[in-house]
Amino acid sequence: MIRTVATKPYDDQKPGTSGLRKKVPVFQQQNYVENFIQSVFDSLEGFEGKSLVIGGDGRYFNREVIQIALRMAAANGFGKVMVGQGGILSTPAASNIIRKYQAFGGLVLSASHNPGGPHEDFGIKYNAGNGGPAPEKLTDRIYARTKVIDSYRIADFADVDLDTVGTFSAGGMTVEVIDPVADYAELMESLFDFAAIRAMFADGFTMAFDAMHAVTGPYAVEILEKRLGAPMGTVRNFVPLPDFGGHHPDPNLVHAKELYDLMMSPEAPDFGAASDGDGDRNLIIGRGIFVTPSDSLAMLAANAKLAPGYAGGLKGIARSMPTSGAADRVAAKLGIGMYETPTGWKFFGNLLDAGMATICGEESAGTGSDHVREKDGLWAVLLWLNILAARKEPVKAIVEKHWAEYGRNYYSRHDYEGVETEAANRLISGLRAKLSSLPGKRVRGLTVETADDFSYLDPVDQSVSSSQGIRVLFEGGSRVVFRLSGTGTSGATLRVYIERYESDPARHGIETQEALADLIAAAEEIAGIRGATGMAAPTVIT
Ligand code: VG1
Ligand code: CO
Repeated sequence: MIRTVATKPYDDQKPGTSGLRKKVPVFQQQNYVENFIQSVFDSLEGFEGKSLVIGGDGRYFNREVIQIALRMAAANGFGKVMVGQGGILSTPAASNIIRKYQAFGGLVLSASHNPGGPHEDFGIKYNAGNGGPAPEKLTDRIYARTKVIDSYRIADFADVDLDTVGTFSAGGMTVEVIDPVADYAELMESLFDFAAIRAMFADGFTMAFDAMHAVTGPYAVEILEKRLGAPMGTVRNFVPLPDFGGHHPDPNLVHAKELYDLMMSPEAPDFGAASDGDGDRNLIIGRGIFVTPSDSLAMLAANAKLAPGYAGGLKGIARSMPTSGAADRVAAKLGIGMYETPTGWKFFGNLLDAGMATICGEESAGTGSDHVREKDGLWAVLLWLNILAARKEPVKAIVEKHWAEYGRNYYSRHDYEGVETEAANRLISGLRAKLSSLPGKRVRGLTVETADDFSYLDPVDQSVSSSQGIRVLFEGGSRVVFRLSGTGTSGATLRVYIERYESDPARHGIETQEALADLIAAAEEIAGIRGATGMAAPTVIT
């Protein structure tokens, strides 16, 4: 039986950088989930009888939301839902399933690297038929709908058994519970030289992969240990837990500190890597050397041809605006296009669909390619492994040679979390107001060249996204960027991105914060961060 249920709108269902993210108790309010899902469906056209993919990162509340989504998909006329066994699908795996089986779209349930649990974070994101996050014009439509929604449609049927692979019928709709790993593993096998990587492991190459009790555990065990022959124990913390074991499943030097410490110790294996809550981010650490995500993007692009899936070369590279310019130098050398987009993977979709870019990346530990329409943590790890197997050199040598060839982009991000929203907004509007007075000004011995609020013109559909971050560029290619996070669930997070280019190989061994000290001081002088936030130092430095 299908029911139409009366409801009242909530005023806080605006999708952020990556879908709707809120605390679990917010999602647990009456009809909150239903309102958002109905608003998504109401914003789409032509899905009658078609398939929808549903999966999440296994965090607290995942299963409950999947059952609601199944009932609403049936009531709204979808013909079929493909759902990962146990409700699990990593974000890149969900993207792959949508593309491979030509689904109409998908619901990806995750709050990514944010903690999980009854009082932590949850999220819902709609991905379109290309497998990628809904573009802005669609998320705007969804948000507008949430503000006026007055009813939703839901079918009555018992909970679907999500733990058994197979095809079921529920409310007149087909529900197919699928193996979440198989299609993804097959895709990876089609892109990379598994035989070479297998031989490298057989020769004694060692690795530590930290799945952070998040979604990549089963994927990494299957691919690294089973298919590539890495010794058992290579994958750590591989059981996905609804609360990620009480940790933040954020693969950075703060939350993956154990892995970092191991990689810097005398017992370090050859290669260390980690992924986040939903499997789309990656952390890459060689023995004795951390590879920044921006550098990793550049190095993967420069060496991509070594992997069979990219042997034909790259069509172009895209990076988000705050990501360092290291990849730009690779694109210039390869003679291919370079695109600078706003933060968030949804902005890469058009470039990938149009065949303008092959590899994309963000400074926030996201790298991916045109094989799906999401960033992909394990993909980046496997491309690194493929490169290591082909070059037969340690990570450190590859990194240092890259810097020697292209120069080094010193880079760091300083996050100020839990800032009072009003204060954060004031800081940004204060910066905006003084943009025109900055060029030519000398700050801490550095001369400002240009200052603006980044605006993006999508070269494919000509849409414009403005107010995407304050950039202050100095002479010599150094810069600081200020923007507010669009993924937080309490207060505001100010992100300050700092970059300095150094061509001289004799100056490539400086500690990062030291190399950036004058720019860090300049950022403080320009923005007055301490005064505005009341914080003496960033909460997280990556
Ligand atoms: C952050 C990152 C951004 C990333 C987004 C989603 O957004 O900076 O690069 O695309 O998270 O990543 P923000 O607005 O908080 O800076 V994930 O792994 O949450 O899907
Ligand atoms: Co993520």
